Amino acid sequence: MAMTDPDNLVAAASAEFEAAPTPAELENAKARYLGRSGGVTELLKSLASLPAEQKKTRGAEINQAKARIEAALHARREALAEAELEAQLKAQALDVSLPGRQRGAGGLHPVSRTLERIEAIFASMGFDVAEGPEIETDWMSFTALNNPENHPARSMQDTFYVDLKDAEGRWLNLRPHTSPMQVRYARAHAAKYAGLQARGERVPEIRVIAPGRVYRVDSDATHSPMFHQVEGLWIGENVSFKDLKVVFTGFVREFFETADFDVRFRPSFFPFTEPSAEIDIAFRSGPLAGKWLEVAGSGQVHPSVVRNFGLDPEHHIGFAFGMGPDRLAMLRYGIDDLRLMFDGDLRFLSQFR
Ligand code: 2NL
Repeated sequence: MAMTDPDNLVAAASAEFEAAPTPAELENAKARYLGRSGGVTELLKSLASLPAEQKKTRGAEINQAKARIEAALHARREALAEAELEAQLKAQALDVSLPGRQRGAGGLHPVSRTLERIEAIFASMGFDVAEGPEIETDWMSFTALNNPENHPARSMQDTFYVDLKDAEGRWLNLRPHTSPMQVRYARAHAAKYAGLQARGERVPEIRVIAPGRVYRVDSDATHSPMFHQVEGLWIGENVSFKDLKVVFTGFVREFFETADFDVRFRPSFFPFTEPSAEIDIAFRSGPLAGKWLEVAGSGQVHPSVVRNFGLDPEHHIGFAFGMGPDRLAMLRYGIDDLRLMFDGDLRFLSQFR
């Protein structure tokens, strides 16, 4: 096929453009016809050697051919762009008749559920709920609670320290119990009623629980460096161990939803209470029947601690207790390894939805 014939050139170009499978290959084909050394350019160059009378008609023929080649190019460009768009739309096609992907019902962590239960039960007995800082001063975590200066709980083997110091130049700690929050609550209460105290009038009772995260240097199957605690505090003019026994027994009955258990107060020691007692319970029936379980530490708040609350221990007396909701959750749900509680494994957690 003689490419000196403009019609042949148009036919050849159109066929090549039609056959180009991609935009890149189409642009290569374009160069062969419309480029600087392409077919059309060659034809135009050949005009120079024609006699003057033929130049006009031949020139017009070539320009017409060029216009047809350009039209074929544009048509193919659009066809390829359209095909690409089609393919894209098809790939992204959304079948609205398919069932939707479920979000999956979430659920509270067993420890959160346990804390909510504990808070609700104590609220029903008139206790306020106090939450506060997990990074504490030495005074709040230890001194206010009557811990001697050289008590091992203050050591780095037992307590985590933070690279910051308090106003007295002592390292801040990650609270090893929630007692600091009880101290903060009691001091705010005492300050609020300072006027009443000064006039020797009756100050309203303190009845509060402090739930939350606490930290100790300890890690094995039964100890986690982060765990939870709920401490309770009831201070009034005539609050006794009898009240502690009633409150705590009532709590156990509500928490485990049974009255079929025995309670025992076993003498113990804490720097912040005197006298002090461990509280043990034993179910009379069910899977845990017959075994004494240690569920809390407790005691009558030490006069020095009452003084650190900003109250006069001659007029204010009461009890405090501390318990581990992680362990209570394990007892209630029959979980045997504390580490499961903090691994975040959904195979474990989704059983509590
Ligand atoms: C335990 C021991 C206890 C307290 C915590 C307390 C708090 C203040 C004042 C006095 Cl502000 N006491 N808390 C008292 C006795 C025991 O917990 O073995 N907990 C799991």
